[in-house]
Amino acid sequence: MERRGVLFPEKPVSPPRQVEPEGKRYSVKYQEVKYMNWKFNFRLSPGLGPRLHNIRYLDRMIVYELALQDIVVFYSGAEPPHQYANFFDSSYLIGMNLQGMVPGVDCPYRTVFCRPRLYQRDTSCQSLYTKENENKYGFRLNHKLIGNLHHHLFNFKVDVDINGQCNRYETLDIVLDKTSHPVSKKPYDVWYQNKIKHHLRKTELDALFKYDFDQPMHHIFYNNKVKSPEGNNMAYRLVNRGMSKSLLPECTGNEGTGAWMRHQITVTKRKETELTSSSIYSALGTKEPVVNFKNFYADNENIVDEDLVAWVTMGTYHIPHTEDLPVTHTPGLDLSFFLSPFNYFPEDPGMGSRDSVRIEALDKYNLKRGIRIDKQTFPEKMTCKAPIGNYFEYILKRPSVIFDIH
Ligand SMILES: [Cu+2]
Repeated sequence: MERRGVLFPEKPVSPPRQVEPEGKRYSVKYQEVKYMNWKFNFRLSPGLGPRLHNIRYLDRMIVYELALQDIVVFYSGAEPPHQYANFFDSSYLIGMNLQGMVPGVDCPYRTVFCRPRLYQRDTSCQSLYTKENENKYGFRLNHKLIGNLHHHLFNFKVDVDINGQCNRYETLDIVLDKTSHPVSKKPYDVWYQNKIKHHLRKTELDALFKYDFDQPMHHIFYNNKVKSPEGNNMAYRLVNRGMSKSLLPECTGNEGTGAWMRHQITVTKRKETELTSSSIYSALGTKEPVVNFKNFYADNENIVDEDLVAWVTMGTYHIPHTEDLPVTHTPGLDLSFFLSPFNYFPEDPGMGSRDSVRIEALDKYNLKRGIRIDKQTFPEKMTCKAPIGNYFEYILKRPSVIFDIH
């Protein structure tokens, strides 16, 4: 790629770099990562890509398996090549197609690499022909290219084990509360506020979640037999920050193969026969998919006090625009979901962080008496000079780390 346009910065100066003044605070041994109070194992499936196992905090299990299931792209267009362009990446073997990352560019400069490297890129967004009704499906990107509208969708398996395998899924529904007015004495004056309605999801069909703006809720998982000293369920909350609605009618075209895309969260009972929501055959035989995710919940099994799996779907519509040339831009387009403790710890476990800084006045009524700063001390001889990596020499000798061509 040639640099072009208005070059910046004005003069060539080195970019900022992260440094680890006293070395790494995490370790990677075999397939296990340890980071502060966290531990987890990782592996890469040739078909379905990266997966994490045994995610533990202070040696207590939170997630038994957290794993990508499929990456799907449904294109739209004026001509069959784009109308039929429904890609199920599992069929192309996600794990086998991951490519190299460049330290300091795609990831922190001192990243530890474990072969193979993890990276997914947005590809094949443009078509080379034009039609009268093309502008219904995308924008013209230059004199011979149109970028077609498409929907990216991702599905993850989250096998939660909160205080053991016997778990419940509950939504904390936030509903309108109409009460008597707190101040007014007039009988017709009312006060509107919100209240929490505990909604235990008892069966798989009861647990299908389609986002509804009119029904805000939290999604929590817990073991009903384990209570906090305050009497609360020691739960984890699942927060999906990448929701996207599929508009395709169910079971039309190739939609049925990705039945997981119908819901932003689906909770099912864990079964050895339902290990993945997709398969390497997903793009083949879409009328009768080898793995039909709909069957995972259609039998409507009990999910109270069972080993539960949350299937999390995220997605984004992509309308390609000129700034997607020559490389699709990513800022502002990241999708994520979180599992965060919810009445699980007696207080914020971050209070133990040595990285925190506390600044307090010695006398809060008289600042002239000075302040006290409580912070992590840095080594006296710390230098900001970043160690020189040998990554670029490495790929000069082994270009296959970056390129597919061997
Ligand atoms: Cu895209």
